[in-house]
Amino acid sequence: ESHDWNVLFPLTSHASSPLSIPGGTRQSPINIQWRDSVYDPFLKPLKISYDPSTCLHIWNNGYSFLVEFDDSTDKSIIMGGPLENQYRLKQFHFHWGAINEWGSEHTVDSKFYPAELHLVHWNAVVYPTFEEAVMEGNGLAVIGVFLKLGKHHEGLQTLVDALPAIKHKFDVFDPSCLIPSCPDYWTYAGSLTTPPLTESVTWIIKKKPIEVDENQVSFAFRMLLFTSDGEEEKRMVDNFRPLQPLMDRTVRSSFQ
Ligand code: SG7
Ligand code: ZN
Repeated sequence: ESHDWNVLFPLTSHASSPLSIPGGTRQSPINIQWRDSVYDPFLKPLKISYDPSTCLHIWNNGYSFLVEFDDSTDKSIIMGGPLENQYRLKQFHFHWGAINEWGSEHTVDSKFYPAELHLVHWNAVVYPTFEEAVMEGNGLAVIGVFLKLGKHHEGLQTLVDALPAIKHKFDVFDPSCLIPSCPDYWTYAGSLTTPPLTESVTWIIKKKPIEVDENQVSFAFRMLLFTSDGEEEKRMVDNFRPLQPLMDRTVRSSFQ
């Protein structure tokens, strides 16, 4: 299941920066062992404030599809939770499997979900650019939301409808419709799950998954291609990184 990651990123094991080695001390994703997570009563609720008009476009980067946002101002931000200041929304993307039995990057009690949404934010209070934030310990905050199969999801459908024409402008979209209203989350210090694998991410993983219907994953996400026009078609599936060791880390929970 994890072959694609190594095929797509063959040079990762030769990376030389100490922050980018897969043998680092705070790599992601991880298995969240529910009973080993520690309730932290000082964790605040996460505040999400997105302006749908900051949505710029949707595109296929050859590994996932991304929806990018104008991050030149503080119009779409998150704050609170485990974060010391506000973080700006840069983009969101998904990871998914070839079949429903796997696809998420994080697992809960070793259980995979069919897909996982990542909303990537950066610390514009401390760093002048996203590129600089990617290299620093408190530079990024990623919200992870699991997708499970169930009811049709209207908000996700707007995205799914845009996928066949993926280079197109994608005007207004409010990603908060993809975030479950249940406030409960786990948080831990981790890394990007693709190169440069920098250990710059405060992960905030929502406990409750969103429900999407099977067709939204199988006929939309799994129809995308890793390959360019003219190349032998290779379906964009299994675009998740294998689990990494927890090492000397504690996963905190905002709930009891
Ligand atoms: C996906 O995951 C893309 C990357 C992202 C990477 O491949 O969304 O973003 C771009 C602009 O290609 O890398 C730096 C960054 O956001 C890793 O993000 S993740 O750790 O949240 N999975
Ligand atoms: Zn991701």
